Amino acid sequence: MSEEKKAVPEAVTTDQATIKMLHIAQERGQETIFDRAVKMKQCNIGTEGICCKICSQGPCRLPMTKAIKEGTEPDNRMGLCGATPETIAARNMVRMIAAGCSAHSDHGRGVAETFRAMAYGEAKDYTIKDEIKLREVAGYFGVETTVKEGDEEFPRDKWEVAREIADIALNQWGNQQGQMIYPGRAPQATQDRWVKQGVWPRGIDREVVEIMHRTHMGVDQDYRNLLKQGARCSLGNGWGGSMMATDLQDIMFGTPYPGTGNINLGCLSHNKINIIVHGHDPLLSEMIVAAVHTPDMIEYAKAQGAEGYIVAGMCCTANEILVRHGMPIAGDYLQQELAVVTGAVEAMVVDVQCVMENLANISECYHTKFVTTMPIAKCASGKNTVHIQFEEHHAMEKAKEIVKLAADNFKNRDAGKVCIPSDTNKMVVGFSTEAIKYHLGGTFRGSFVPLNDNIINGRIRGIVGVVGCNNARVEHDEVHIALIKELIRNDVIVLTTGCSAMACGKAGLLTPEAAAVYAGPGLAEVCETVGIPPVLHMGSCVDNSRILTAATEVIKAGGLGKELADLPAAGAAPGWMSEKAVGIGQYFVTSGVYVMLGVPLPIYGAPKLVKHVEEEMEELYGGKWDYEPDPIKSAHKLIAHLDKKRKALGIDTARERVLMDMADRQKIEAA
Ligand code: NFS
Ligand code: SF4
Repeated sequence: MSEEKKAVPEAVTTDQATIKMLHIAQERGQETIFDRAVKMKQCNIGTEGICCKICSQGPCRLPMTKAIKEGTEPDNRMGLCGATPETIAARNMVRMIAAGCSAHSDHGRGVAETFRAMAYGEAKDYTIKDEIKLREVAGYFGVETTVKEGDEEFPRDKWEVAREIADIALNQWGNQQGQMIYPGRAPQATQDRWVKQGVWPRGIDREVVEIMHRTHMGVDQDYRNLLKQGARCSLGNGWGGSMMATDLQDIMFGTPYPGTGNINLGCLSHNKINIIVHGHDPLLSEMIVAAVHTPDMIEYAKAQGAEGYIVAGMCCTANEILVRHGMPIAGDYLQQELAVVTGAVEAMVVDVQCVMENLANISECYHTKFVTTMPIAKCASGKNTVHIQFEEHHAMEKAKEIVKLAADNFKNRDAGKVCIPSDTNKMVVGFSTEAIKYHLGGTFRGSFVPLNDNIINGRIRGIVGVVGCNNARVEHDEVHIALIKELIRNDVIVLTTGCSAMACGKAGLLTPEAAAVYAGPGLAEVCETVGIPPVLHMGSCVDNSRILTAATEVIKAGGLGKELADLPAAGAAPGWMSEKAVGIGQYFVTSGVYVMLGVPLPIYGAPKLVKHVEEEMEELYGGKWDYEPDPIKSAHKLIAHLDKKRKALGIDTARERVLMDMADRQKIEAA
């Protein structure tokens, strides 16, 4: 790296391992995303969403002038064809939704295809691990789980059930008419809203293609109508592709239940072969985890002079193998280059999404093999880049090939370059909807009623899902942590997924003990009684669908309204960066949830569109978007929203009583 601007490690992150590794990378002259974020400024016009390049007469750029902003000049900006800033920004935004929903739902399609191959006996390395969930999911698809013989009813053969589920599920992607099935799992009042607004999705692929058509040059020129299709597409993902991915993964790999795990770069080993599985798709990582436990692979490691293997995850693949196998997480999205800089990674194995192309370059500075595995995600550059195509029909064989490649590479590790930071944190993870139900309701009968009771009586003020990415343009991890600490301090229970969950893990918020340290008195009391952390790790970003099903259970348990929009609940993505996050945010908004961002949507150059997403959407769906970069201020906007919902439900006074009780109790204790 030339003597150019570099990031100041202490200023760009609060994570100690990241600070240390960033110093080392800089000393070694190896550039990372943190440095590039300092060197390269963002484009003002692009960040405001008012650059159109959908036809070759453009790009047409419509910068917002001071005079327009102040209203001293009329806003008659337009592109060559006459497109307004609203049309341009709306087209850009719904294309982001289409891309984000495609990423999650195509992942889901891959899972469904493998599930089907498994059910038909063509993918022998996969099996049904959770039969209870299989039978539950059968119910959602209308698949019979029993057979009648005379007067008697027997459970239907599980493979037969699986085959029928597989065929129905896989058809959901290409369904052309009528309604997709899974959104029918939402509370009735929420469903009624979708029907009324005309946003019930037909099929995932269809909604995405329609966005591409509508945003082609000269088609849909009504920003509200464009966003309506964005809403419809988002539901096809949140209550469709993503939710089916989560369910089918649970059946094949097991539904997560609380367990412990470790996080951060300190989980890498000096004496073992370190394999990082990075990306999103658990189909491959599950097999790699299984492969390193086979006797022949264990022997193979010994033959290379290693004590065994560490399989550590990165990005959402990490969350997937953590919640099901307790495998450690090496780090989040922004730490991927730094993992290689430890000099101790034999193979960086990637599947799809959130993989930085610079991994190819940084791997060249070390012995690390950068292994791409998916036909849709290859990398053209890098002398350490290899492609080993994963095949679900020969899953174990392919996984072993990758493990061997890593093992063979162990001898090439340069001891002089190895520097593994000591930082790791313990955490309790794996709060699926099923697990929360079980945990709260006790051994005999799982139920959400105790949670509702504690919300109604005010010990818990409300629920906020804090999710999403880390973003090199804002402070790494801290944007999540500051917000979440402020929420739990105010008795808000937090549900988390994705890279946000990792930030929480690194900051020690995912342990039951964290409740006593960080939570307000009401939430702390509940956490202590039930034995849960104040922040619940629910999985990967695809698993945001679990937040939807958990919220639906809350409605079902009663006392907190009829539709999701009635709940004292909200969502936040303080450091989002990917299009997936926009897709997720929109399905929460369309489901009735107030969604707070810490990084702006690219729409602020189009004032009428801003009004639509930040105000008008609430009338349509009950949820809306908001933006506030300051984490403390955004926490208080979220809390104000929860309080507004409490008031509407008539449970605002209960909370005041509880808090008075607390204060009184403390007074008594002090006396
Ligand atoms: Ni979600 Fe997960 Fe992380 Fe963002 Fe990327 S890993 S799918 S997109 S960066 S949270
Ligand atoms: Fe410009 Fe219109 Fe073409 Fe967009 S579609 S690039 S606004 S002429």
